Formats: sequence, structure tokens, C-alpha cells
Amino acid sequence: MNRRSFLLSAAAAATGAHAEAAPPAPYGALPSARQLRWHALETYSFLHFTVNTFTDREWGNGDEDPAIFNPTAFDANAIVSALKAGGMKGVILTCKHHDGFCLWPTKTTDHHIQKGGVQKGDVVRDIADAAHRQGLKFGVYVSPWDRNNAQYGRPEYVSIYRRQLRELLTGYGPIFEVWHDGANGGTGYYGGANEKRTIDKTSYYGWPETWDMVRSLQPDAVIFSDVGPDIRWVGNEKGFANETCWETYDPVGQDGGPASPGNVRAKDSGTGTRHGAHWLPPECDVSIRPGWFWHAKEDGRVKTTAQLVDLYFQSVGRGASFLLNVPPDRRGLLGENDVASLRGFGEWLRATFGRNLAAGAKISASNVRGRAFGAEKLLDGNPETYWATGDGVTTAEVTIELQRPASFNVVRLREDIRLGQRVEACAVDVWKDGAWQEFGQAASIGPCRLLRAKEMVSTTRLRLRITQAAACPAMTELGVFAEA
Ligand code: FUL
Repeated sequence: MNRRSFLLSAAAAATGAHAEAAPPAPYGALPSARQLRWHALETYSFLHFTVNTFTDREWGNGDEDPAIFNPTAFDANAIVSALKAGGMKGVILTCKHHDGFCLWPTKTTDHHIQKGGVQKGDVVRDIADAAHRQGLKFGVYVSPWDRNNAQYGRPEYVSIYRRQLRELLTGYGPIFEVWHDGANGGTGYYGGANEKRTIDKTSYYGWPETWDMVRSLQPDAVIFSDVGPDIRWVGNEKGFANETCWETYDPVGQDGGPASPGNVRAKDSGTGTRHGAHWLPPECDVSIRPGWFWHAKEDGRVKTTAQLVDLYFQSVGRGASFLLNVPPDRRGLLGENDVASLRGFGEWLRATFGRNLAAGAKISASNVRGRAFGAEKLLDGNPETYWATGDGVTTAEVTIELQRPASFNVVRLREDIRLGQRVEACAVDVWKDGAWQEFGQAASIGPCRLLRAKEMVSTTRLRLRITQAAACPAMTELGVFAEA
């Protein structure tokens, strides 16, 4: 400290005025701007729709006649409205699945929607336009494995695949997510060869070059695969992340070597890597039915609203996103049971999280970094403001006094992830019968942690305890909710 600043701070101390504290230094790997925008979505949908819908299969062989894709009452607006009512913020369409059939009139192959003489439309255009009109984001699933293409397995196919992506990324407005599945190579039609083609997953597709192209065409789109580079697969197709789930992740291949799409040690993906070098948050993909595609025999096996709610707690509630597949049927509409479960889920979301019962409460913290970082920032509903402690203060308590007794069973915590993932253990207590009782606890928080009690609790006092953190905590929200 030089003499002038010493005198200034001495003068401030004498008058009681303090210079405003600086924000905490970020900790560890940090999210990019495009990842931050994606984190805010939390719930969005998959539409699995292609020739398989008409052949009753999950994986087409690639020799399907394009004419069989013939929905009788396709209505993109109705599909998107049902997703919107279900609280979905975006929709990712299987523009091309492993069978190679393209749902848009691509110039790269004859195996597309306008060949075969029945359906003359462009399903990609219809879904993209309906989504944008209704305020949902639109994303594309484009399978790298193509069981129809004669060139699959040869270098020529990689440029065909890139041209397909280019068509989708330049002709259909803003794209929020580009989805590459990890199923790669094997038997197929391959232009009539009907053989097995094996590719080297680490080198064949030239992913770095493809991803550079995606970046240049749609800089705001996040890229999903088993290994990112923006969003990671959670390691299962059941819709849940691990109880402790870190946003950071350093993927390793199945044999311990370099990882690539289709070659990742999936058992690590649900937890991530604490202190990992990459911010690579998990996405939990799951179908509302047993299969990814529509099958009449599964009409009675649609997940209920209550099952979707459980999955929401196990995905979004653990810092991941919830990617719910709802497959259109042969009419080109969503089934009645699917629409009803979605509607129920959307109503539950709005009714449960519409009102933070702690809003307006008295709140104080055992440590506050400075006026701009007070505990009241946890209740102001503003994701840009946060409570933070002083540097080096990695344990702290926040106490809330409600204006009147409230009954609730959910507590939501959010860190300010612009500053990295900092908290490593926390607990929430409620005041009951003259003592503190634990309501719930967690290790990781990240963008969202939901603590859910089996039964409603009634109290006027709650407390959050941060018991371990890698750097002073910086948190944007402590919400208290009653499940509808
Ligand atoms: C997997 C595919 O093999 C399934 O058919 C489905 O599309 C799922 C979401 O991804 O890799």
C-alpha cells in the first residue's frame, strides 16, 4: 500500500465509509457465454421421427423406401404447442438418424423426404419454424453413422456429412444445439453393399474440423457429444445424473486412452471430474416411452407426470439439463398419453416454482464480502446478483426468518457459475420443536441443486450451511417452494 492509499483507507475507516469490495476471483474452469445461455434452458425436448416410425424399428438398416415416411396429419404447430405446455424451452429434431433418411430435401443424397413421391414437405423447416414462432429454440440431431450412404467408411462420406450439417446450419435460422450421437459403424445397406463397415472412432470423422465449421456457421450453438466440446452425455439414457455431479469433466476413452464420440468411459460421465480442466456440463437424455421412436405397442407405457417430475429432480436438480424425448406417431402428432403427461409436468413446474416462499424474508449471513454481496441477493430473483463471503472464508451460514410460517418440501440453491463451481458440501436445516433439524444436504451445487423432502415441513426459520468450498462461496439463489 502506498502512502496515499494508506491515508485514504485510514480516512475511510475513521468515517466508517468502506471502499466497495471487489468481486471474488473466478475458480477453476469456467463456462463460455454459449454454455451460460444453455444452462438457463434446463428443460427441452427431443423429437425422434423418421422411417423407423413407419417400420416399427429403433434402428433402420438404411434400405428403407423413402415413400414409407408418410405421416397422415403432420402438424408441427400442434407438436410444438404440446412441448411448450410441458415447460420445454427448445426442441431437437432427428434430422437424420442412423438409417440415413434426411427429413429435409438435402442436395447431398437422394435418400430424403422429397423422394418417394408421397410426402413433399420439409419436416425440418416445419418444426424449426413452429419452434421459432412459439418462442422455443431449435436444435439438430444429425447421426454421423449413416447406414444408407454408399460412401460411409470412406473419406468422401465425411465431406457429405459436413455438407449436410452446413445445409442445416445455414438454412433454418438460429440453432441452439448440435447433437452428435455416439453409435458408430457396423452393418448396413451402404448403397446396396450390405456389409459391415468399421471406422476408427478417434480419427475417421475429423471432429475438430467439423466443430470448427459449426462454430463459424452458428457461433451460439452448443455442441453435444459423449465428450462435448460444450455439453457432455451423462453416461446413461435413463434421464439422471449422479447425486454428486460436477460441471467440470475431463473425458477418458473406454481403454483409458483419448476419448471421442462413441468412445468414452461412461461410468465417469454422470459424476464428472472435480477440478477438471473443462467446463463440460451434463445433459440427461431419456424417452417418455421405452423406445426412442413411436411404437403402437408402447402407447400404454408412457411415463406419467409423476415419473417426469422425479427425473427433473434427478437431472436439473443435480446441475444437469433434462432432454425429454417425445416421439411423433404415424399421424405426425404426439400421442394423447404423451401430451397429457407433458401438460401435467408443465403445470407442476409452473405451480411449484412460481412462488418463492422465502421472498421478502429477513436474511442474514455469518460472513459477507461487502455491501454489494449481501445475503439478500439470494432472495432478489436476479440471477446476476449474488451473496459472497470474503476471500478465504469457505464455511459460512445463512439464516432466513420468514414473515409467517410456511409449509414447503423443496429448497433450490444456485451458485453464480460465472465464477466457477466453488461449493463442495452444504446442508439446509429447518427450525422445528426448538432445535435445528437437517432438511437436506448436498456436495455439488453448480447452476441448480434441488433438495426435496418426502413430506412438507412447516417452519419460520431455515438455515443454509456451507461446510466445504474450494473458494469463497458465490451464490445467486436460495429458493423455498411447495410442490404442487
Ligand atoms: C443413441 C441412438 O443409437 C438412439 O437410437 C437414440 O437416437 C439415442 C438418443 O442416441 O446413440
